[in-house]
Amino acid sequence: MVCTHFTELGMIYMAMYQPEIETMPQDQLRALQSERLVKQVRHVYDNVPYYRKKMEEKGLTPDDIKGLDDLHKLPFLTKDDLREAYPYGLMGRPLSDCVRIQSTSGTTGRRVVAFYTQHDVDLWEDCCARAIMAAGGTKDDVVHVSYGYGLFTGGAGLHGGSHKVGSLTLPMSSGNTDRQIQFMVDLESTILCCTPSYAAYLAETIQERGLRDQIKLKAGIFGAEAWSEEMRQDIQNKLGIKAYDIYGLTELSGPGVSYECSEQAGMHICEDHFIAEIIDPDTGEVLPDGTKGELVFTAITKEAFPLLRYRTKDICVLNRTKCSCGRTHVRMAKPMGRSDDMLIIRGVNVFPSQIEEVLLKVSGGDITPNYQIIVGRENNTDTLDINVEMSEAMFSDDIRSVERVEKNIVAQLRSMLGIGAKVHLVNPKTIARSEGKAVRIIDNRKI
Ligand code: DLL
Repeated sequence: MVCTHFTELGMIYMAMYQPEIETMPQDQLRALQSERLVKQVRHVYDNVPYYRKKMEEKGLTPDDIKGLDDLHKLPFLTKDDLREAYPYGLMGRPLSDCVRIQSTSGTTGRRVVAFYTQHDVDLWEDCCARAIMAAGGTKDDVVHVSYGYGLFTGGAGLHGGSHKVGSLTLPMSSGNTDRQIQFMVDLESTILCCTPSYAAYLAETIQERGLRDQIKLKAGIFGAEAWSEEMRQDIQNKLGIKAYDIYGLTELSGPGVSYECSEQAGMHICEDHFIAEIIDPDTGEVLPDGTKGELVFTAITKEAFPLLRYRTKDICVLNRTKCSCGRTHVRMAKPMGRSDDMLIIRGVNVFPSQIEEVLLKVSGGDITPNYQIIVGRENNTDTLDINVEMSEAMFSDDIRSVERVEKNIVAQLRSMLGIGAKVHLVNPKTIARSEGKAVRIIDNRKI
């Protein structure tokens, strides 16, 4: 199904993996979602006693759900439900029908475990194939997958998607930066898939070693954690590539729930598989498109782990305006944080991504994207310390310019967030690097 898509005006869009679905007119897409929702609610009611009980508590039967307009009637599912029903309580198919298990990277509480039938794996890989082709991938590309392989969904998802596109797949997994770069050079990798923080580290190392001219990368597909536009620019400039965002979560399959296209202006949600809603995280009320709130997903094609109205805790905005790439599926903005990782510092609500935005905005090349936010408490007052690595150039500069940059960041943070912070410019490469998701926040108040 890999082909180039033509508009009515004869313009050629970049090749898409499933053009007939990706460009489906919105009214047809709505009708498809309605039809699939009705079927899925019946499937869940009949096969998932945990959710049937939740529906019964609301006095609902599958007959009450006649289409998309009835979605709001259904009860929510949360991570707490997943933990309560762990490990098999939310399965829609017997284990003997399943071929795969993946698990979240969560370190607190019990891990969330998700199950897949072969059909589920197939559809998930289709979503990742859409993402790879949206980043310009073709069968002639060498897709270098540095997401972790194993229980984490990153490696398996992009690996499967790359196979579907027909690209040459390099299953590097994470770690061993020297080997990553060696393979990248020797085997002429063209598309890099990893977390943005690891991409930034690879970019920095490649630049330091003067290898930029020897790598053939043209694009990167980076997700699994929040990253800013400034960080995108930094990676793009250092590697000479176009960097695309990709979003997903284990509970819904993994990467590929949404992905960026050539416009790099929001991630298209695979709406033929997932219905997206934005709700008020406090009241659960559904909010109109364009309003910031918590992202909720209903999986309408999944067999083994069919979650309905799953609260992601990701704070986000949906955008239904037409995208010039030709895709019709709704776009979600980069998540602006999680309703559960919001820091409250001296009574002020602060999203770590806002701090990152400030840091990168004021950097002017003096600092790198490596930072750590340390929250503590002294004499019953919250403290906020931010360690940021200096660039090599700044490091060799005089002490007065270090003070000037620190003061500038403090002032910007105060003006944008309304709180005071202590900013420490630290020597290059002194903040521990991560091969997976970066550890950005240390909240010592909880200990
Ligand atoms: O992180 C799946 C994934 C793998 C996505 C590779 C993209 C690439 P989990 O470990 O279950 O799954 O974590 C899901 O990570 O609810 C978001 O809070 C966050 N997240 C994922 N993608 C992005 C992104 C994978 N592009 C949780 N931007 C989600 C910001 C993201 N946050």
